Amino acid sequence: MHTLDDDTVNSLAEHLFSAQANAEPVVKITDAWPDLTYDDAYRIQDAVKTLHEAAGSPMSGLKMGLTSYAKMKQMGVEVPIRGFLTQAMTVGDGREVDTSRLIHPKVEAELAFMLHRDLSGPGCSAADVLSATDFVVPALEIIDSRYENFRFDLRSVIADNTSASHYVTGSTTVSPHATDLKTLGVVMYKNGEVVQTGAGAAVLGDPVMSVATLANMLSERGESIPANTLILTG
Ligand code: 0L1
Ligand code: MG
Repeated sequence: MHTLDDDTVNSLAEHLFSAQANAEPVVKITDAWPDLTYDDAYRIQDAVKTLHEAAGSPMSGLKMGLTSYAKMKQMGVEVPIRGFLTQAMTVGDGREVDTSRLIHPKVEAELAFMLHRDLSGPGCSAADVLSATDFVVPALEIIDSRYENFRFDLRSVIADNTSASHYVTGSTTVSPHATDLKTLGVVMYKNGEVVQTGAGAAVLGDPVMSVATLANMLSERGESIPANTLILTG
């Protein structure tokens, strides 16, 4: 169900797109639109994607957000959210990011999946994901909410493409058939010091479930995950 007409959806998308382009934070959109629905929020996100495409940056992947139990608890949610990645968001392994063009970036260590065939729901299972996966690669996601002080609610952050800003994929890959992704460890270093550690199981119990959930969420809108899509599992 939605409450906003197409013109309002497009103008809210432009509002968020320019906040990102100018690195200027804005107030969360539910302040002005308290009745915004989840459907409206994903329509705004779709319109933001169209603006990226028009600016010469087509979609390069998909992402899940709020899939870690810690983040879900922090936000008081039970269902993850999804967003998109674009070509302009990619950063080469070992390259620098110019943070003066960002608002208040944060970094997340993630596992990313590359699929060799389409995946669709409903009913997409862990086994379906495994048979469609080419490889799994470590990734860093740089999130940068367009909202002041990183303060938002779920509908506002969905509209803001789940805070997506940049991402880096590593140069080593693993096969999900040869590796137990639940116990695959991630260690994040900052200037040589360990700042965060985690295991794959932090992502919905198993990162494979993040991809299955994404396929099932997209099927509610008659969409699927296309082949050769990189997916950040959150
Ligand atoms: O990628 C993520 O898990 C972040 C989703 C959006 C919430 C946030 O900005 O912290
Ligand atoms: Mg993330």
